[in-house]
Amino acid sequence: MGGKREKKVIGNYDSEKNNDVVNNNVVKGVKHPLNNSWSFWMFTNKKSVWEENLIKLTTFDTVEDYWSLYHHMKCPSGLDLGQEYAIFKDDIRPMWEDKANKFGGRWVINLEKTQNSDLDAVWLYVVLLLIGNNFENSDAICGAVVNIRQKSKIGIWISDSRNKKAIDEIGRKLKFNLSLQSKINFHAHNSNKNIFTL
Ligand code: MGP
Repeated sequence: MGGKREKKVIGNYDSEKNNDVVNNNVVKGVKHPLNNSWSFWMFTNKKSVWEENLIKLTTFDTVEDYWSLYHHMKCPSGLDLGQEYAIFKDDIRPMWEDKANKFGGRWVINLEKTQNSDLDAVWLYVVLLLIGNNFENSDAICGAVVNIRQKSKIGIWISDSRNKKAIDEIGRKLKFNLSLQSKINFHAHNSNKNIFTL
């Protein structure tokens, strides 16, 4: 008491260099970094050339910035028929042609149009699983897309459709964590044939 103030160092954070600190080791004003930076994309469905419908909305790389976006963005059920959201890592574009997707494929979760609350919840949990780096093979994940259709679907895009181990682990974790009752299918971007079903 009254003596020299104890210097508090939390991780790489030095309280004497920053006044934002500090109750119970909680550092105020410091955001929690994600393993990757991610971008949200919107597919507007207004133009006849497919690629021209893609708009990059924003990029984020912290937990706090994600939740701030979540509270300001419409849920997928608020989009029009034919529109889409996509979330992709770093500089990967949400299209087959991107070098990261060229040899890839996707797990597809099918959802009924009437299940709008499911659609929003499943999309939220998919996004959280991805940005939270929750898979052993998170490196193999490129991103995810939610397609608003009569029967909407969510696709989790994986970089290599030959990487059986990663595809299997990611598929099983999706099914378990999202408590999915119906079957999910994996197919390569260049084929409609299901390679795996869980
Ligand atoms: P879709 O949006 O993935 O499926 O692809 P949708 O609308 O549910 O229809 P279905 O055919 O799967 O039942 C619809 C169409 O959009 C494709 O046939 C392509 O013409 C175009 N398209 C979709 N994607 C993801 C791409 C892409 O990555 N690149 C290009 N060039 N066209 C794409």
